[in-house]
Amino acid sequence: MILPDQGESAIYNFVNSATKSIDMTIYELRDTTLVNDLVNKEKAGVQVRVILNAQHTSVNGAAYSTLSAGGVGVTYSSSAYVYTHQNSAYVYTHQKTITVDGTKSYISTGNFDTTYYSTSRDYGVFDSDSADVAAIEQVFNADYAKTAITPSVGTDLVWSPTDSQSHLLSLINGAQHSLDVEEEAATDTTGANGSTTFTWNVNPSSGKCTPNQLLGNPGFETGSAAPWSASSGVINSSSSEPPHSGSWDAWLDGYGTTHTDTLSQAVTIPSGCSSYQLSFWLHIDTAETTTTSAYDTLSVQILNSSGTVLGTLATYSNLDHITGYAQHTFDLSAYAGQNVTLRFTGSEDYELQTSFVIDDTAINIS
Ligand SMILES: [Ca+2]
Ligand SMILES: [Ca+2]
Repeated sequence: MILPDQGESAIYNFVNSATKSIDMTIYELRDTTLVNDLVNKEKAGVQVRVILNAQHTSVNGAAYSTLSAGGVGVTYSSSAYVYTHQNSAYVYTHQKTITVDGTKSYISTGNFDTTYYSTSRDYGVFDSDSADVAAIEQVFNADYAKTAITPSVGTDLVWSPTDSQSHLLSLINGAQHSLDVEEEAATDTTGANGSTTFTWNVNPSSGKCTPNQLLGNPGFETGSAAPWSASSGVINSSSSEPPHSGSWDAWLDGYGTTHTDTLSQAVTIPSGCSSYQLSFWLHIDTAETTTTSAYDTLSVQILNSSGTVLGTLATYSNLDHITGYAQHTFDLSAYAGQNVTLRFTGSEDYELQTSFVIDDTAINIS
């Protein structure tokens, strides 16, 4: 979930999907829609339990009263919480999670507070990993009972206070090409700190660029599209349009009627390399006889993650028909450091087929 862009309805729907239990831990709860949903679920027989941060009774007081009056199990977090880890005590319950039926958790950076919904950038993830959810439930049960606990890490879950710093440092220090940090505020023991925006300099230990080929299933030899997205009938092994190598290729168009085929793959292009080369082999045959008009076309484009075309690398047509395959190469260095999609789009007019056959693609970086 990316907020505020996607809105809160998925969170409400998640709560309303509960059939057995809802366990919510939240720093600030000031959302009457959500509070009413919790009360209604309790009345419908779902066991609802809520932990609110005790340091924010001025914000959480109304929700506490409504939940309590509605029969929901609600408690303020203990200000005497003591994790057994390094004898460190804390006074804030800053956690923001909802666990439904003990099987799926929503983990949020944002509070459930309508005051801030429209103006705050927040992220949330729905997590069905059993180890993650079990760890959240284990901590919830201890915090709800106000007993000490040292949380166990999940598969993709770390805890504060206990071990989050070491895991975060490990993630940061593992960066090889780029490090994007979005953070409301940050401070650490080195004295580095910032608010809203800040920069860490990353010095990768091993060179700047690991030579690599970035496209998956580059010659279509899995016999299916993934990780490409392809329109119906594109992934081909028929001898009508033989591959450049192997047994499979991508055959766009060839119908002789008005038709569009697409073939695309999302790819993260790292920064820090000196060479970024897209290449593919292309065969074109056609029933068109014109030597002047491009009736059927194949475009090769780069799109951003929102689907906006950033650049058209080439457009081929029935005029470019050749016997056999030719290799084409393009420089993608303009897209270094970006998440982009490579897309081939083949469009035919109403008559006389043109086939655009692609094989042995690659994006080589070095
Ligand atoms: Ca092939
Ligand atoms: Ca045509």
